[in-house]
Amino acid sequence: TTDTGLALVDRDEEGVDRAFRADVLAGLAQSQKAIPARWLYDDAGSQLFEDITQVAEYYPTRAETEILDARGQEFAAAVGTGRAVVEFGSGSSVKTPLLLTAIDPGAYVPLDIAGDFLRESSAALAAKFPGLPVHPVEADFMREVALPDAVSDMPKLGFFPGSTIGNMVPRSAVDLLRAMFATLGRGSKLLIGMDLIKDEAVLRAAYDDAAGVTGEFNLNLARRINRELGGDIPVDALRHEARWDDNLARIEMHLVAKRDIAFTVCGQEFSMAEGESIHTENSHKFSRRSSYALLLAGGWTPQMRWKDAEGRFSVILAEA
Ligand code: AVJ
Repeated sequence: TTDTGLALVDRDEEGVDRAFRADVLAGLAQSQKAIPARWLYDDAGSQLFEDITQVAEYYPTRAETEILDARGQEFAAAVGTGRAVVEFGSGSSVKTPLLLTAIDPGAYVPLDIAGDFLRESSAALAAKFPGLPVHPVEADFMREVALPDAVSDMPKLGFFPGSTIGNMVPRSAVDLLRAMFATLGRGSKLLIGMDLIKDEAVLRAAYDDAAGVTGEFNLNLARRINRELGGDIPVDALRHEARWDDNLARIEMHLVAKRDIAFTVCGQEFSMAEGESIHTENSHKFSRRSSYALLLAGGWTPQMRWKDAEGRFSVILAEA
């Protein structure tokens, strides 16, 4: 936990992000190569994700926005006014204003590890809601975060939209939910977006759009490795693949070698046989029961649940 405002990224003398290098070198050395999904989001990757939310096949953002837009009065009735809204991740452009408009909060506390983005989005939000105290906190919310004193006497509402919880394997997701419990405290509420299991073709298309935007998002990781870690991965020899694992109920993104390749990263040699892949992201999908089981395991009791009109996405209100 930190509220010092110090940058959380640890760089070496050459400006290389040490955690990025460690994750990439360890991940490429595994028999199933895998790199944690958080590294997809450099500036280019974050922009590409914004573009993904606009593609026809990627329904989650539209479906969740529809719910937040339509159910504001119900949220307000369920949570009351004057809560400190604690957002895990700094506010996305449309979803946060919809919630804040609906429930008349006492304060807004965005938590994010990326300080620059946090300050920008906080300033934009403060301008939109004059009179609402905004207290950004630069922190890793996978751990307990000390909230600002200004909100210590307010009841809390955690907000975790986007089905971002789905990027974690269940044991990490439970760790995160417990950290949220520790940060917010007993009696707090949590409004969380969780994407739903549905027809495999619809899911696969959402993660492999015809225009190739998701493919670019995935391939950007290889470009980032080349750029930041002095790699020479032949990016044109990789292709994007979205796989559905029906046992684990998740979409997996992979970068698949189109031919046998060899490359170096930070002077270390790696090779991939044709068809071999680097696993770059999981996006778990939930049923009503599996979403409740996960929340309960993390210390949160589900109280209400909403879906969009087409039943693609869920937003759940839970209590600590
Ligand atoms: C915003 C992280 C939840 O998993 O749906 C979109 C990321 N990856 N397309 C998701 C993503 C590929 C997205 N999350």
